[in-house]
Order: sequence, then C-alpha cells, then structure tokens
Amino acid sequence: MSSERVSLPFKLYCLTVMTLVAATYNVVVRYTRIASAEIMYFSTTAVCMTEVIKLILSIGMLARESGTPSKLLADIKEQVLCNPGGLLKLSVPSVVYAVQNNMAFVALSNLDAAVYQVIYQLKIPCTALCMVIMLNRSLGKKQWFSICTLCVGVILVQFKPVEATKVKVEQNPFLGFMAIVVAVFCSGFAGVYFEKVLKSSDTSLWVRNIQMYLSGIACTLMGVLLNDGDKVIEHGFFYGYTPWVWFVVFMGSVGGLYTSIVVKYTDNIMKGFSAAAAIVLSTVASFFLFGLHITSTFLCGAILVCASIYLYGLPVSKECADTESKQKPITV
Ligand code: NCC
Repeated sequence: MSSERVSLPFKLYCLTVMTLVAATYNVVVRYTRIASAEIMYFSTTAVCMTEVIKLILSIGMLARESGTPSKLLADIKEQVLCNPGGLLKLSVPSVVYAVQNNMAFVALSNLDAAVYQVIYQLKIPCTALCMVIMLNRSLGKKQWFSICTLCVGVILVQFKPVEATKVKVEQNPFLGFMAIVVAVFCSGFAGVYFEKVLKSSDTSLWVRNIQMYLSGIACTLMGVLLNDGDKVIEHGFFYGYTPWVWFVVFMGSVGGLYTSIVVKYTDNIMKGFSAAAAIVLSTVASFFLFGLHITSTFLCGAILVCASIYLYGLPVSKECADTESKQKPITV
C-alpha cells in the first residue's frame, strides 16, 4: 500500500481540495463563534461529531476497498477490533489532534480568521523539525532556508491589515494566541507521527483512520464531559446547532479525510509547500477572473513563496518519489 502510486494530477487535486476546505473551514468556524452571543453551541461537541462523521466515512471507504460486506466485517474485526496494538499506536495522534482541534475553536473564538491563518503558518518550520527528529529525514541548509522563506512568504501573502471586527462576544486575544501556539506544536507532532505509522506498513489508510477516529471519539467525548459536561446535560448535546454548525462539522470531516490522503501520497512538508502554492495560485486566478486587487505585500509574499519552492528543490513528482523510496520500515 505504501508503494502505491497515483498520478500527479490526482495529488494536485487532493492538495487543492484540502487547502480550499481548510480556508473555508477556518472562516466558517470563526463566523459561527461570533455570529450570536445568545445561543452558542458547545465547540467540544462539534469536534466530537467531526470524529464520528470521519469514522463513518472511513468505514465507507474501507467498504469500497474490501469489495464485499463480509470482507469488510472481517477486515474490521481482524485489523481494528482484534488489534489492540494498532489502536494503542493510533491513540497517540488522536489525543494530540483532539487537543489541536479544540484549540482551533478557542483560537478562532478569540482572534480574527485572517490573523489566525497568518500565525498558524508557524506550523511549517515546526513540522519540518518534527520530520527531522522523528523520521530521521535530513534537511540541508538550503532547505531550511527555503522553509523559513516559505513561512515569511505565506505570512505576507495572507497578510491583510485587519480592522478589529465588531463582535457581540467577549474576546481574549492572548488566550487565542496561546491556543494557536499549542495547535502549531500538535499539528507538527501528530502529522509526522501519523505519517510515520502509515508509511511503516502496508496497512490500509482507511484502517489506520478507523483506528485513529475510534480513539478520537473517546478522547473528544472526554473533552465534552470535562469542559461542558454540566451544560450538555442541561441543554443537550446538539444545543445551538444551526445549519452553519453542521456545515462546520461537515467541512471538518472532509478536510480531515483529505489531509490523510495528502499525507499518504505526499508528505507533511509537501502539504505545507503545496498549501502555500495553492493560496498564491488562487489569488492570481481571482485577479484574472474577478479583478481582485493585488497588493504589493501579496506580490512580495508570492515571489518569496515561488522562490522557496524553487530553492527547496521540488518538483512534486521528484519529491514524492524520494519520499516513497526513502521510507524504510520504521517501528513506532
Ligand atoms: O493543521 P493541520 O492541517 O495539520 O491539522 C490536521 C487536521 O486533519 C485531521 N486529520 C489528520 C490526519 C488524519 N489521518 N485524519 C484527520 O482527520 C486532524 O484531526 C486535524 O483536524 C493545515 O495543514 O493547515 C491543516 O489545517 C487544518 C485546519 O485548518 C487547522 O487545523 C485549523 O483549523 C485543515 N483541516 C480542515 O480543514 C478541517 C487541514 O485540512 C489542513
């Protein structure tokens, strides 16, 4: 499975969908957190529901892979239910992702989505560091330099002088900032850990996802109980769920699944680079299609992003081929 090859257009498609979903997700989360001060849903329940939907969708994908219902049941029994070692291995990133996903809500409840996106780019060098430490990947000076350049480039590309949004709820920017810092470390560690487990065996991506989402549901339920237990008992699990909140849950699920596909067929560094390239390309496309005004900050950022990609030495296909051939069996 780890040596399975897919076409370059398919990789680009997955990277683009993942980036677009992520951008939409952050904006919609922010909208649902500031739209109304009266009936506010419990964010912990939304994180938990996202894990449930991802589990259901992953079982559906495994069913496609297995072919018949009896084979699906056998696969689930053998590889998930009777494999406590696998469940335990995947419980590590699921705990870390549970923290990260909850932190994203804390951050987006206290900071503007644009500010959040900019600060969140710190995850690019953080992920690279985790890859070096955990996957024994070595990066040369040129590659480190290009990763830092990319980080600065993306920050400039996304930078908009933000006017403080008038919101009806109380905000704590410092808390929001601290939540992003925690999320950055969680994203780097959990992403690389998941990649390591996934690529160290031939186990299907969907089996790995099912293992992770099962413990993900348990962890996020703990989050609901610890943080909002009393209120959930009083008002109900789905208190304040508007169609927008369901949209958040849906986008969170689709985004998570695309992230897993992207990590399977490329790697976590590629994920960062491609997201950056997609942001630049979508802005350039908006310039031609919708006459979007391009600022000088954007231009500087776009040049830095392109230069960093060139410097890092991607073409996509070469990088992915290297990634696949360098993957030795690693035990976690
Ligand atoms: O931060 P990021 O990803 O690294 O977070 C990874 C998200 O993917 C989910 N995941 C990961 C592996 C896996 N096998 N299954 C999964 O469901 C994790 O639960 C976690 O939610 C990014 O690189 O910027 C990206 O950002 C997130 C999201 O925007 C941020 O975490 C903050 O809001 C994107 N997630 C969504 O759009 C839902 C992700 O696609 C890309």
